[in-house]
Amino acid sequence: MASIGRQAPSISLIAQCKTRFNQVVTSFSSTSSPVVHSRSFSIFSVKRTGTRRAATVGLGFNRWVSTVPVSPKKTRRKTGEILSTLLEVGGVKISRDDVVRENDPTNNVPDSIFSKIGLQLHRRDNHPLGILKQEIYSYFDNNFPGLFNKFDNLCPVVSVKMNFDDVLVPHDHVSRTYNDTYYINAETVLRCHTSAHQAELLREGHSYFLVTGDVYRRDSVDSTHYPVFHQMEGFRVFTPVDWEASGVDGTSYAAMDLKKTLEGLAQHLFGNVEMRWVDAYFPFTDPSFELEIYFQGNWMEVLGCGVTEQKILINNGRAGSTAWAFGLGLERLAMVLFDIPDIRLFWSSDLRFTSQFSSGQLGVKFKSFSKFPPCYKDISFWISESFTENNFCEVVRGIAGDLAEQVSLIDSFTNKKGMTSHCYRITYRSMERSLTDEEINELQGRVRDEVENKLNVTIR
Ligand code: FA5
Ligand code: MG
Repeated sequence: MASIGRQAPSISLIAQCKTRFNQVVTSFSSTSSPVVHSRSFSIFSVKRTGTRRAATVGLGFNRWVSTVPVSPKKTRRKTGEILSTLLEVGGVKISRDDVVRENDPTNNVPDSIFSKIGLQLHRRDNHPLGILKQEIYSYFDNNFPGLFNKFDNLCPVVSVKMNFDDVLVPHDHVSRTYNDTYYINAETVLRCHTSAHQAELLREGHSYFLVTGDVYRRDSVDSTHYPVFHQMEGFRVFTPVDWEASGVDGTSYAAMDLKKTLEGLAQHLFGNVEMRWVDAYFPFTDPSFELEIYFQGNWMEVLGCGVTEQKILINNGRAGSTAWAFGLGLERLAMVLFDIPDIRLFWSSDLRFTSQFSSGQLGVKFKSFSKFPPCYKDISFWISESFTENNFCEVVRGIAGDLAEQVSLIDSFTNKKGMTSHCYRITYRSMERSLTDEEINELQGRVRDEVENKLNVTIR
């Protein structure tokens, strides 16, 4: 996609960012687990579940703090919606023009993404994500008193180094592409995972930490994927004193402790639910695993984890130790716990959604308000070499916003001349009201125009 390497990062913004954290605590209780072990592939580069989407991983940069739209400066988006152009993130001012630059080829952040920065759903006490975060904190507090430091307001704007290099993501890894990650400029991204903060926290001397934050990915459109979602990272370092008495080596010790800790967490959150471990691949851990939970008739991946690569520990002042790390998807867990059927609902400000949740009440089952009918529209085009599904999904989201419930490839073929055609079905549905034919046709018309203009495809 865009060429890289022009402009320097918005240093002024980044330099202002200051770390904030709260101390936490823990004690440990071992648990028996309902977890079933099974073998499969890893996620990072290859998705094993049959989708063609390549999985992405997060990144890291510097940190700033959270965010209240405070600016008097406003701009009007194409949709007619008013967008604040200046945010304050924990005392750091972030202007829209720092983050969204339409004519800069090193930038691919749309306004729809900028508008989510600083909302920090995970810091709202009465929001399912805030309730879940607190419950995970409680688990660690009870089991490991005083051990884990907690961070939930680190800046989501990070350097490419933090996001990728520091966690050993190879230079040719798919997650580094403009197709998968939101770049502010060639050296600065919106973090795509909370692992972006591992190295800096280790360097600051932390050995046990939980980092919760919003992460950003260009991704497909369906009920369990959203371009902004929330992760919690866990990290625990062990020294030889920890494993020597156990009779196993440091890596095996960390792996055992990791599974025990996460199985305990799963049991704490869910009690009995069907789940399984799957072997996985991440550049920053070995061995690596993912945990899947059976939900709405499918296995849903809820977290990735593993034993930290030695190089990360050595590079950050921890030679001679071992460690485990995990990164869990808060929305995915909350969907299971609260019975929330669609990931878009987390962003709803409809009282019929927000009023159903309150602080400390984990697992209250969400009562769907009336489900409005979906409307399906198909679009077929001849693709060019540069076509990617993420670009297509972003066009759809850019125009339809959260009215786009799902985008799925329903047909693909290559003709004798070697031209490839794709047919996508877009499901439009509002969570809050009935949509009129007129407005859907208008949206679909704009999707057709923009796909043709921006994506270099030929509509059939
Ligand atoms: C990672 O992001 C790794 N950083 C996790 C990790 C940390 C592994 C530490 C090892 C050690 P992954 O791309 O699989 O991995 O994402 C982690 C979780 O985020 C997923 O299991 C899923 O629960 C959630 N997730 C991923 N993409 C989306 C999305 N588009 N929408 C909602 N949740 C998502
Ligand atoms: Mg994964």
